[in-house]
Formats: sequence, structure tokens, C-alpha cells
Amino acid sequence: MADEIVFYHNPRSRAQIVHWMLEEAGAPYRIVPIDLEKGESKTPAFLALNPMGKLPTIVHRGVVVTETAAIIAYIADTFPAAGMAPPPGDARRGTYYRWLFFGAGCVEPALLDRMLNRPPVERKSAVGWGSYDDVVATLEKALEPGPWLLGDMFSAADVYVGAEIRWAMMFGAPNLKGRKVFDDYVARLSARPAAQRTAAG
Ligand SMILES: N[C@@H](CCC(=O)N[C@@H](CS)C(=O)NCC(=O)O)C(=O)O
Repeated sequence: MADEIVFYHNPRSRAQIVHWMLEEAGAPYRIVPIDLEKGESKTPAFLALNPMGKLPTIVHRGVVVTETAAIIAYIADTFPAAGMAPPPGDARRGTYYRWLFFGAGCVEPALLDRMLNRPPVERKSAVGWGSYDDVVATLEKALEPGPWLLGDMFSAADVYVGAEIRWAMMFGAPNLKGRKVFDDYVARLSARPAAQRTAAG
């Protein structure tokens, strides 16, 4: 297909989030499987696309996009009929950006602090994501009104931040599973047909 997105994928990676997003958006795509164990993300051909040698990576209309949050936002804007992002000029766009960037800049490093048992930093004021506990408390507050981060509007920010929360719960990160706000949010996310279609890879 002429306009299809070439999607370099491995289901046991952050690329899974992009797979879900592609399905939510109804975007045309073709999967190129990448075996990370076999070093397929470190070949000269792949490194020419993404010098980080990482997934997810997409190519669309001759342009390479990397970084999960950027890819998610790109798909939302490129396929606006899916209604996955408030359009520019809509006040909700501010809230949308807020949580998308919070996902990449705060949730991701805070989760990795916990999952990798990194020692807490001495001066959390100097660290952009503060602390794991502050990040979780902030998410809980954002999700309390529900059902989504933007209230009634489901958006690409839910795909990204929701996938992070779901992943963290699966790996036993503290203070998520068993808290009603997070349990209910993840149940709503998991019930989405696009999430179910891509759950197996
Ligand atoms: N900042 C990147 C991180 C991507 C990343 O770390 N991907 C992992 C898989 S989840 C990867 O490709 N690892 C293979 C490697 O580094 O060799 C993003 O947000 O997409």
C-alpha cells in the first residue's frame, strides 16, 4: 500500500504500545519483525534508520520517526479521523501534551528507578521526575475524575501513559495494583478492542 507505515516491531518491547496505537488509529501499516536477541536492531541497515538501535521505529512517507511518545503523537496527528488527539487550537490540547510529555519525561524514568532498584536521588528537586512516589500520586490525581486523562475524551496520551501503567503493574511496581483508580483505568484500557487485538503481539 502506497501510504503505509513501515513498523519495525518486536512484541516484547515498547513497540507493543505503537502496535496498539496503529490499531486505535486505523492506520495502514506493515510490520517488519525485529529479533532483538539476534541483534537485528544493530545491523548497519537498521542503525542507518535509528542510530540508537532501538524499537519502536517507523518510516512513513520517507521520514523516520523514533521514540514511542513521538510516534504515538505522530500517528494521532496523521490520522485525525480517529480522534486520538484534540486538534491544535482546542484547549484540551494543552492537557494532552502535558500527559504525553509527563509519560516520557517523568513516568518512564521514575518507573525505571523502581524496576532497576536505582537508589533514590539525594536532591529530588534537581531531578525532572522528582520521585516515583510523586509521579504515582500525580497520576492518581489526574485519573481520579476519569474515565480518561482528558476526561471523556480517550486520546493517544491514554495509550502511552496507560501502557506504562499497565506494564508497571504487570511487573509489580508498588502502589499501583490494588488501587481502585489504577485498577479501573487499566481495566477500561484492556477492554478496548484495539488493545485486545494487539495483546498477543
Ligand atoms: N526512548 C525510546 C526507548 C526505546 C527502547 O529502549 N527500546 C528497547 C526495547 S523496549 C530496545 O529497542 N532495546 C534494544 C537495545 O537497546 O538493544 C522510546 O521511548 O521509544
